[in-house]
Amino acid sequence: MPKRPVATILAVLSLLAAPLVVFPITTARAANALTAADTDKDGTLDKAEVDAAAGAQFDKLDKDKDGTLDKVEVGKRLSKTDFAAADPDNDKTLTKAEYIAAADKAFAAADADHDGTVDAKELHSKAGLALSKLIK
Ligand SMILES: [Ca+2]
Ligand SMILES: [Ca+2]
Ligand SMILES: [Ca+2]
Ligand SMILES: [Ca+2]
Repeated sequence: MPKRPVATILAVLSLLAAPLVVFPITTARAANALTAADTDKDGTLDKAEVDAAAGAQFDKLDKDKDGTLDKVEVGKRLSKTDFAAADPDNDKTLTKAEYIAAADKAFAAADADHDGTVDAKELHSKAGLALSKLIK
């Protein structure tokens, strides 16, 4: 069987199941973000790793390659309020610098013990999940 229909069916199933399994999905997102962004494999994310991952994520999200992200490209990664906060020049788009600054802010919020890194436990918090969404 070709791969694509199976993936589509799985995607539909996971959408249907989403309300029932919100916690495992968010946990998986945090775990994925940690695995993907932790380039020195020390089990935590530092600011440089977050900046690099946010920059890569920005490039991935910028589908029309115009160098900015509009609300459609950002999707649900930022709430309306957080998007506005991330867009200080209020031009309704985020440059890469604005996007990375938003990730830095999310990083600071997630670093509950202020040791300059976000570990797995911190990444599984509400603030950590918000950070995960911006970097993976
Ligand atoms: Ca690391
Ligand atoms: Ca764009
Ligand atoms: Ca802007
Ligand atoms: Ca920490």
